[in-house]
Amino acid sequence: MNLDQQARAILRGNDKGGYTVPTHGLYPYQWNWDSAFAAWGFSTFDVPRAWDELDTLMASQWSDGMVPHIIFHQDDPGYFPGPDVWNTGQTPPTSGISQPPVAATMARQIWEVDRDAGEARMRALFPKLLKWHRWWHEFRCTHGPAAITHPWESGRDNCPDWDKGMEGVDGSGVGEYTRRDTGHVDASMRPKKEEYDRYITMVQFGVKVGWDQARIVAEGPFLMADPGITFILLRGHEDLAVMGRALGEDVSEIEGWTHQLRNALPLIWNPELRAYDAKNLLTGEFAGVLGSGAFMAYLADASNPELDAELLRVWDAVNYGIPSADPEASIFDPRRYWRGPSWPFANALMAIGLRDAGRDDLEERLRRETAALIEAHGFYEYFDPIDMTPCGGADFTWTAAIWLTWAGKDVAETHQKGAA
Ligand code: 9WN
Repeated sequence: MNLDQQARAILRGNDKGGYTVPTHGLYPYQWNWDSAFAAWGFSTFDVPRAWDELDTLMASQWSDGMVPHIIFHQDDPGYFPGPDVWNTGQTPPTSGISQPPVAATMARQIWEVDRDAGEARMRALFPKLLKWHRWWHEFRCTHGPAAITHPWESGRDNCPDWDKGMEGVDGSGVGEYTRRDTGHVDASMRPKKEEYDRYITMVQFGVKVGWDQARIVAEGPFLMADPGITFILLRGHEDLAVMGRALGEDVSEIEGWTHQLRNALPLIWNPELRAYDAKNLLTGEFAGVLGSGAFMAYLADASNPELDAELLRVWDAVNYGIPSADPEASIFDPRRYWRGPSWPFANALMAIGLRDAGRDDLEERLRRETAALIEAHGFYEYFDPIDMTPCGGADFTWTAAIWLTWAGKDVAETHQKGAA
């Protein structure tokens, strides 16, 4: 099987019927932003299945508009914390936080494949996506930029951006629990126990207040502005508005949100870092460390020469893709989850931004480096950006998806010719 065929087989193999698991074992449920990437991947060979993935995701939207970060379709003891720990009272059970809103951007990619065929599907999704984007403004953009109430909400769980906010969370009263992730993959690649104690403590707080999102923001132990989500949401607004206009919908509310978010960008610009920076909204303090969320700025046409220089500095310090943390900072750890590794799907997202910013040279460099990782080792969750060591789960859905949509595009042609 060539890599295209392998990637399609991974998507089909991880398909549980209407939704796709990120990988078997380690992540046995539906994850929010993973599903959006899965949909993008399916759109290269099965467009109706791509729309189904987004429909299944949006079907679990809460009445307040939130689209949860995990949907627990079928109970599986292989993952912790499961539905009993989150205890949100939803059917099917879900977690109580959200995840980066990439769904509108991925929906647009699918819609562009065949606008006529996608019109009815998009018309049905539009009000749900609109409601979710409104939820971000009502419950997470209360201080201006998009904020997160739990590191898992950022999708970049243990990245250094959250270290300052995590210090303020007392995990000492968490009680006994058994992690499952370290039974699937090497513990040295995963977040540490002190981090898990705090993650679970934050979940316990949500349960205590009955997952009242306004109370979680006002009284919870963790609240940080996230440049990554801020830019992804801005970009999502733009994509949603383009589709809304084509459908004849009123998009003035979306335009208002875009205006508000753009006006909030100076609040997350850290002049000392010469970059966008996460900020602890409970103390007003910047994270003070460059994270890959800053480079999502390209998605929202919000870059500038200082950020361009920082991008090249961190990128040139490694060999394969844009690292998830600054390789020249003391916190850098090339194999530990979000503290250094290169994530193919995150590279693909940044590539959309670089392309739109007219940086075709950088997009092509990123594509080549990301493809090299997959060609050498297969469809792993993430990779050491210096020596290519494959890390985390194998046969990963979003790695397969971005191979089909982006990383493998030219390479795949070569392979097909070779096979013919
Ligand atoms: C917690 C599924 C998810 C991704 C996240 C990634 C990781 C979960 C975990 O896996 O998070 O949500 O248990 O580590 O950080 O981005 O969506 O692939």
